[in-house]
Amino acid sequence: MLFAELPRDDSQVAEGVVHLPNWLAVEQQRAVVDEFRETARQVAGTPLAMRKPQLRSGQMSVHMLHLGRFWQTNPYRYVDSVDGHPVPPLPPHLKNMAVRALRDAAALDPALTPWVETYRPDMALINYYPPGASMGMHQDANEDSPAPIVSISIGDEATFRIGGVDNKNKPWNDVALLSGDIIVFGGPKRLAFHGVPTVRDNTLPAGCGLTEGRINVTFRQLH
Ligand SMILES: O=C(O)CCC(=O)C(=O)O
Repeated sequence: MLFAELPRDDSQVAEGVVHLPNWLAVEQQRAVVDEFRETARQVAGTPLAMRKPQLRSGQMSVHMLHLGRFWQTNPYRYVDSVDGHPVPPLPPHLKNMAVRALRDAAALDPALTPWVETYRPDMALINYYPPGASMGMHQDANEDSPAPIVSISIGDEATFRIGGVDNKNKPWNDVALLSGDIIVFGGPKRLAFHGVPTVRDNTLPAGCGLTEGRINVTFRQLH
């Protein structure tokens, strides 16, 4: 692992953006991955099955799985069911995990504190990055609520890039996200362009539940 040996403290990356390294222990990471794997099995063969979404700009390289709501791409919107198949619920223990992460992040950044008492994520978008996958700069803009995004990383190390709200260009901040790390972005950065330009193969910790690649979970409050 490239960065795992370095001391990494909780930090405010920019106003509204907080990084919480090592927030989930490796056993918790494995439990989350196992739970998602089971959900993926249950929806396999249905319109909710994990797939690489087709965007206006082309096909994504990550595979997506949905809890709570499904993110449709044509047009971009959240729905409760697809072709009569209801989206699996977002379990309360995962919602609570996101609420706790937001509380920890807000302790470092007053821009996030207005949300601590009211944060109720409606859905989790689970991205699986197979080796070689990445995600281009984009905004999370299909949610009506300005509540922060809470994002968990499991598996291979990734570079998370977050810039401004006006365009995809520099200046931006790059954050190395390791397995178990959290990043929260909200307040003035809620609509910031962000992406994952690189994931470093074979850097995941033993026991995290994956043998290759990376999982990212973003919790989103829609209303
Ligand atoms: O994989 C990540 O860390 C970021 C994911 C992301 O930007 C998204 O799901 O919108």
